[in-house]
Amino acid sequence: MADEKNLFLGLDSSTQGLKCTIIDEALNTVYEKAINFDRDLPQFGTRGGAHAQADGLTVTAPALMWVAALDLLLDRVRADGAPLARVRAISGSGQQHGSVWLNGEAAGKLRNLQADQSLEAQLADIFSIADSPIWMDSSTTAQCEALEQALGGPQAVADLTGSRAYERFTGNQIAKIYRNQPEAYAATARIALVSSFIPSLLIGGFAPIDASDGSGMNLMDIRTKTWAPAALDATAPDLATRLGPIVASHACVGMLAPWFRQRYGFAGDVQVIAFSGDNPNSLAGLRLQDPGDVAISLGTSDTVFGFLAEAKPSASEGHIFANPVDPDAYMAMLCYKNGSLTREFMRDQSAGGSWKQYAQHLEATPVGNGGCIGFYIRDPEITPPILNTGIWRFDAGGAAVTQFDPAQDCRAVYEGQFLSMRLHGRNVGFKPRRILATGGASVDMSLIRVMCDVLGAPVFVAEKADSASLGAAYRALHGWRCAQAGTFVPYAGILRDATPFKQVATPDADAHAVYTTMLERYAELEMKVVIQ
Ligand code: 5FX
Repeated sequence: MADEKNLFLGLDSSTQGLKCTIIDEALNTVYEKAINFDRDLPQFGTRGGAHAQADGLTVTAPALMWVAALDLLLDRVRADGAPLARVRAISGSGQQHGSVWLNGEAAGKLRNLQADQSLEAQLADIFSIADSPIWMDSSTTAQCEALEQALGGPQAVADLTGSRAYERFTGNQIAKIYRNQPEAYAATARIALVSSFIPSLLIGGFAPIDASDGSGMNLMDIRTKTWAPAALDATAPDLATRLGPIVASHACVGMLAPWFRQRYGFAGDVQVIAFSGDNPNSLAGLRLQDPGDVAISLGTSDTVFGFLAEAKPSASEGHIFANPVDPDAYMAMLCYKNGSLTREFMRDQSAGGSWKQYAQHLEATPVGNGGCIGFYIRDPEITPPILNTGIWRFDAGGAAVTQFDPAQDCRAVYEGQFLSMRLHGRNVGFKPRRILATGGASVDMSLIRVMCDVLGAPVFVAEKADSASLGAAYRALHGWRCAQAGTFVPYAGILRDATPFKQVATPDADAHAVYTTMLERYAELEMKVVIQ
């Protein structure tokens, strides 16, 4: 009786678009739909879903765009006749760190949604700040320094919150807004993350932040999963009431508001499970449960992450987050800003805009690029911290050169990205025995080849390259099962029927040896670029 199956919906509000994935209890994907902010909502004038300001550091996105995106996506889903009436629970994913600033009117407006009007029409005035700071922002160095000073240095901040102070982390963004726009801060009733804002629309009230995405704020005690008073005090006054509670990632945060039933035909008893960040959701979607599993997500940002039993935060590299599928565990992560946009830049500049030609360039160049190494910093980089943008190229002798030929440039971009992951991943303790690749670029087999040989582990891919949206649907099912059981149930239990990942590459020992020889040179050159 296929028609009676329970369904679970995952929503992914990412940097560039909004996507939904519906699965059944056996984890089969039964429906998917996506919209792209730039293309489908051109009235907001974004590029890559964001507005980059002239200072080269400040990056925002219009909060109302995320509301309009939900209207548009659900309209299209309804037009497709998707089986929304059988959805039992919804969870979701949001780009990490972005904050949504809600004013004193917001709670009332969310509570009283009228079915004859869109969300956008009813919620246009609920923001105390229209342009949300997002993860690509790197304008808060002064606030990061102040936080580290107040708490006793970078390691002290890392020990408390899981990461040293980072520019994009929400607490430092809040400190900047409190300083530069005190009236807007005063007019704010709730500061949500993107991952707590979207479920707020769904339940018609303020949804709490989950512990996993809350870890990306420099405000939460990574061990107790409660707000850290010292971090709040160093950030802005009366912050705890503006942030609201933190809940476990599997918690039900409320029931779907009547507006969604009236307008789109959802059932009357749909649970909304806490949303989380895109990287935590990818961890859920890639079913990471073993410390030898390392995931690489290749998207607007590239991230490398793995499952951890214990938190050992470091001031020099990476982040520790609460684990989104196991309240007693953690995840470690490295984040790179120069991901897909940098690869696309090189495709357009040196491969005539064609991935096919890019792949031919890789075939025409030797593993190790004859010793040529490049750093392509199109946006201020997070790992390692490089605030000045530019391109740095070095020949086999280590001398700086102004040009490579196009094929060398193409290879240098891919090799550099994975050499960096190998170097910095080693520093955070990743020992990959299996790599799970996801994100748009994971369909590029020439890139997977370089990844596999540089890191020296077999690479697996999921059937679908968008693990955040899928992970959100898995978490909807997981949260629903936990609610039914009245207690936490292990995540592994819901994964039993999942289709195994497909192995797509095995490392070539000779190629891996070439990269092992290159690694220390890469590290030395990277240091030169960092301190230039
Ligand atoms: C993680 O810390 C990041 O900043 C990015 O990967 C964003 O989550 C992208 F949405």
